[in-house]
Amino acid sequence: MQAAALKQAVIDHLHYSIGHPPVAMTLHDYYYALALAVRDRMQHRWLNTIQTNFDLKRKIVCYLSAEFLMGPHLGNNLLNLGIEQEARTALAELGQDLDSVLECEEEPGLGNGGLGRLAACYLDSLATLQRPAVGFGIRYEFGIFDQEIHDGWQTEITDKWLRYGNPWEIAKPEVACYVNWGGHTEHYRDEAGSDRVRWVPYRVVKGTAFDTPIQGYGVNNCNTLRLWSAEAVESFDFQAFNTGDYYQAVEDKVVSETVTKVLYPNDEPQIGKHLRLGQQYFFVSCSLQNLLHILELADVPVENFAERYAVQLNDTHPSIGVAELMRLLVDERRLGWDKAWAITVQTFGYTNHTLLPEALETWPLPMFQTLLPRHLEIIYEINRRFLDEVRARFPRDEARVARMSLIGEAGEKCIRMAHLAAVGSHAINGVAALHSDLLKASVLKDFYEMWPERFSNKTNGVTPRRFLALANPGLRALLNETLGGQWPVEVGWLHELEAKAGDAAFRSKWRAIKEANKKRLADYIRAHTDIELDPTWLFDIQVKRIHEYKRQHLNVLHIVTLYRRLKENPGLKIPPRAFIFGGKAAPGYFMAKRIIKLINAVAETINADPDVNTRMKVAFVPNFNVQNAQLIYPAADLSEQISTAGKEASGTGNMKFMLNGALTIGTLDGANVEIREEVGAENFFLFGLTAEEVERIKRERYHPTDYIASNPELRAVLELINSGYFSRGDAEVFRSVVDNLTFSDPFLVLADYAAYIACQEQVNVAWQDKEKWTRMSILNTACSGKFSSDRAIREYCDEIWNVQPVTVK
Ligand code: 475
Repeated sequence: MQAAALKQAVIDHLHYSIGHPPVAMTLHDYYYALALAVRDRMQHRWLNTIQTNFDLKRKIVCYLSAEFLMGPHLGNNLLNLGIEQEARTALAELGQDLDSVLECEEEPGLGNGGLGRLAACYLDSLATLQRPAVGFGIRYEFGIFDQEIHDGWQTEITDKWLRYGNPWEIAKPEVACYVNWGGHTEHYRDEAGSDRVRWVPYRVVKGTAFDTPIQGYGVNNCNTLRLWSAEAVESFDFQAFNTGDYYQAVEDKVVSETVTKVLYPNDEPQIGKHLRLGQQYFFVSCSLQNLLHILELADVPVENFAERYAVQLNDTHPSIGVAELMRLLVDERRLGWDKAWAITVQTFGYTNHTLLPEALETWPLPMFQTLLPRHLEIIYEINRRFLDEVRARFPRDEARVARMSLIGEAGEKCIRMAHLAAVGSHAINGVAALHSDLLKASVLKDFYEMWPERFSNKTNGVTPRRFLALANPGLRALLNETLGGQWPVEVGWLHELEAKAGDAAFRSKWRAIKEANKKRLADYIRAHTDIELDPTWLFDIQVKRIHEYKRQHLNVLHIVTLYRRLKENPGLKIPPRAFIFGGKAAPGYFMAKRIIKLINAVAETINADPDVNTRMKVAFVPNFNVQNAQLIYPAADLSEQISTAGKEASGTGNMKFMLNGALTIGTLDGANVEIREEVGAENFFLFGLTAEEVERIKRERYHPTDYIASNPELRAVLELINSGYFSRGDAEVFRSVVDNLTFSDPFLVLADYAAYIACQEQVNVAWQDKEKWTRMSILNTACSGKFSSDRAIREYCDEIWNVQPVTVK
């Protein structure tokens, strides 16, 4: 019945919405028609959800994030609506294959990596847990670049994701906000004799909303992702046109539209980039204005703002919201400062995602003042009152006052966005237990001493719907059969698999599923790289952004070590392995781009060497994104989580691998610590220095050359790379990488090298006992329940947001 209706809906959309005659019909048309038909099926749930939230006047989560890395929508919506089979049947009757149609979707890559994908997982869990929520962000016209590999080097291709339209969004041109830029402020006295400030901007940009439905799994709740797009204010054009300044009119349009043109492809802050601050302010101002507008529609007094909205800052990128909400309340709604400040602090929560000092966002003061003159005044006032409080709490401690100030005074003056976020939020959290502890002991230590009650940990989570049920249909079927169909929302039930780990028949089913997933990935890799991988080999995978702290080069050192051992000792008995990498480098990150080249150079040499290529191969999967991630995680035997301890805030890829039964080789960093706790030390390959040891070594001055001098094998590996052996004799290309490791090695790659190699030998031993390995694999999935984003979202709702479930009819 559903299938027949869906088939008719696809036919209708092909006819009425797409309008191609049969002769011009493409596979993409079927994708688009099915997407529209599926969106139609969410429409009444979507509207009911909004109406219900409005009628019941329930508190709403507002998740402010500069990035939402959603991944393809179609498969996920079919899964969450429970109509996958119907869609398959409907398409089959139209002579089409659902899987081929799913591949047509151009994924919205509106994020760089972990932070943006976390926001997407959280939206899925919020809807599934029936919590009223809106994700607010930016509708970038160009998302994260597509990566191509040419001669081993990364090249960046513009991501024109909107080229063929976007069937998931509904434009809401009537939901418009006006955002000011630049100009100056005027202080005056109003009719009632109160001191007021008016902001006279240099430019006004218009923001309009584009809404995407976020369907919960197995429930009627369908939340909203609202992305803002910038355009020119029409009246400005006309004015300039009438005064004859046509060029000015066009320029204004171009400048305005530039604001939401492109995602900054760097997962570190773009200090001093005017446009980046402009993007942040733009989407935050639109979102907060929108919230105030909705409050007004509901006839709720503005004083009740914090009872109706819990606004979460996904890192410091939206933290200008603290000053903006103050401006809106004080300047525009004419609330007193104290009242407005109480509302602001009650409203905001702040999630920190990094401890790396270079990743802490600051803005040069002159630039900030040029763009946001009124906000600078407000920040000065917040700071004045805040520092008075600090002085009262810690008398005669001016060093502390300077450290905590919202304004950094060392060198060029700057605004410290993490401090603004911390002062303006009632709750501050890190994203894994270790990270939250380090936060309290390092970058936010002073703030912790001031307000210990504001701090908590919220260990990250990932959605088991997309990353298990959708990505791994084979395992989904086995879990349904074994646990019943509720496991995607009751992941605690996965623990029942522990008993099954002892069942040989179950283990053999488990292995067959893994091998099918590996074959599926091998097919994909062959199609995209011409590299042929054997699905019976150990699949050892590291996929994530390329970063020195994530230490992809440590993985390479292991590969080259093995290569040398095999060359020197052809009879060496080691189980065959496929080393698989994937990840994008920020276009301006020199070292990361060299590391990609190094991986590809080593791959080329090894894969072509008949002495070794029956026992090891290396592949770099180009353009790692959500879509191919769904093929990659389920195919892994071994998950590489080898960052320098203390540097990876949490990691979420580590959780996706675990969910799919990969064993982890990793350091005690981020959520690895908790993964090991859950699965048990005996089922986790641990190596390397602890965060404390890393800090001690750095304090006492680290000498990478000592490690080279005392380890001939390490020395030989580095020399081989440096010699041009992997680069057709070019001894220059990798000099910078080798020199960096030899003379600086900021992430202690060499200090952990020996421990890593030894640990990989343990992996080999474990892999050779197939039954034992499978048992460990099953236990990883069985113990992964903690890392469901449902658990994380429940904690946020209960402990920070105070938002309850709402049943939607
Ligand atoms: C952490 N991105 C992971 C993940 O909590 C953690 C920064 C600046 C500008 C644009 N993007 C960024 C990040 O900082 C980021 O992705 N951080 C990551 O957040 C989710 O699991 O350890 O590195």
